[in-house]
Amino acid sequence: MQVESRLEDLILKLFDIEGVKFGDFKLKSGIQSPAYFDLRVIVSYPKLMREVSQVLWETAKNAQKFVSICGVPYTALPIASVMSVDNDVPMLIRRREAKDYGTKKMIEGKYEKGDVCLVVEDVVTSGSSVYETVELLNEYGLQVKDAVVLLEREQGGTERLKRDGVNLHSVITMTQLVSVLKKNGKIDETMYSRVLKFVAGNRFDNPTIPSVGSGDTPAKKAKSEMTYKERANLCKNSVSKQLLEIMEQKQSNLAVSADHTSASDILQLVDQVGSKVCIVKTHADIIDDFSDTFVHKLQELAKKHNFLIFEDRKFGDIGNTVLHQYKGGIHKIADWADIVNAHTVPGAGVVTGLKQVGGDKNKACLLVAEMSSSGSLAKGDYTRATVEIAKENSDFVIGFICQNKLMDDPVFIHMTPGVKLKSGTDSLGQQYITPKDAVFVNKSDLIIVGRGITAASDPVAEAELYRKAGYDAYLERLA
Ligand code: S5P
Repeated sequence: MQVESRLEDLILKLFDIEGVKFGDFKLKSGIQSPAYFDLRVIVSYPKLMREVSQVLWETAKNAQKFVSICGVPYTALPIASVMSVDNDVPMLIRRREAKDYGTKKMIEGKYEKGDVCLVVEDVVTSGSSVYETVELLNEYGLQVKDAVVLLEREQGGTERLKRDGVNLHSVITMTQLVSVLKKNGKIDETMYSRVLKFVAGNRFDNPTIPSVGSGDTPAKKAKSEMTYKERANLCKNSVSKQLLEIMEQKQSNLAVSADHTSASDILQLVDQVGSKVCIVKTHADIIDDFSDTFVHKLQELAKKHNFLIFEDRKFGDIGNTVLHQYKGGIHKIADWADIVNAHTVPGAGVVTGLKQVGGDKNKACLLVAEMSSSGSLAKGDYTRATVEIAKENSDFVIGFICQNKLMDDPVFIHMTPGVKLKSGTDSLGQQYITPKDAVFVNKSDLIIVGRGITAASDPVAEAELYRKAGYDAYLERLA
């Protein structure tokens, strides 16, 4: 069959199995689209899967020499498997779940440092999914020069990947797809024009496209590394802006977790180490003699040393309950804490409830997306859903408590607890990584240190070691 008629035949088959649909669809990037391409269904059609794998393999001949291939999970994973087996080329698997560090590798398979790997994807819109896989492969020492994709939606993905050093080779473009479908009477003239108009008006290199906080839009695109100051300039939430500015000014990405149980011990520690930290984190409910006076003195110290106060309350109830827990009770957290955090177990309502109190007071919230404790259930789909809740509430949610960087959007701040100068564990399930692992390897922004400082014989000297280790890791990342 001629190349053109073969592609036409393939497009019609994809339409028949509803791999491409027309109507009104919300894309991963948040944008409403008249066309939706979803190839997950292909696993039910082995012959078509082989055909798709073959055309992708032929397209891969335009790529530079590679030694392995890696499909972007999940849809392209089985497709890459067929390409691998049919052509006897080794494959790598990229894990999607957040790394349960220390136990799981994010890239499975055999590879050598410097190996060139070809990335395989079903559909490219902004290019961000391909790029996430490229970044991860790079972290493991692999090189990616090319990627192949079945459908290029022509919304700027090719150009964006090119800027990041990856050549994208596509089998079908959106224009080709709708032209074939129109020609064969599968869609009418109106839908054909609607799709083409949509594609032209929704390119990700068009800065007028509103950001959805996904990091997709170049207007807010995280160049591989931006400084805290540059990121501060992009923040709309005053707390994240102020925090990033403090981090830059004080050259500190250290939050001290002042986990003493007496108010005076906390205040003494905070006065000692305040100049070295950007945040003081509290657990109001472990303080035996919590009082308004304590709060007042803590706020005075925050002014004196220029840090923000983060109450680690980890709200985790329905919206109505957390609203009261945040506003009232004996702690009246919303009156004094710049930042609070929440578990997302209850769903997005927990954020809505907190926002009703904190939104008007210019406060901010972090979502607990991953935990440092052994066997934590906050991983995989839970973590991903948490990221979605954050994106939808980016006016109030400024980032995450996590172990790894979870998204590219530079306005979101990643904070990592479970940090000590030496990795290890405590007797109750806490797991420690080093400041360098947190900031340089896992690309977090900020380290949260408790006992590493509070239990030290010289907390001031120790805080300085953590400040320097954390900030040096950040500088190294920038470099
Ligand atoms: O996953 C987490 C989340 C948090 S906020 N793991 C944690 O350890 N934390 C908190 O960070 C924890 O409640 C404690 O206040 C601090 C870590 O203390 P450390 O003494 O183990 O450094």
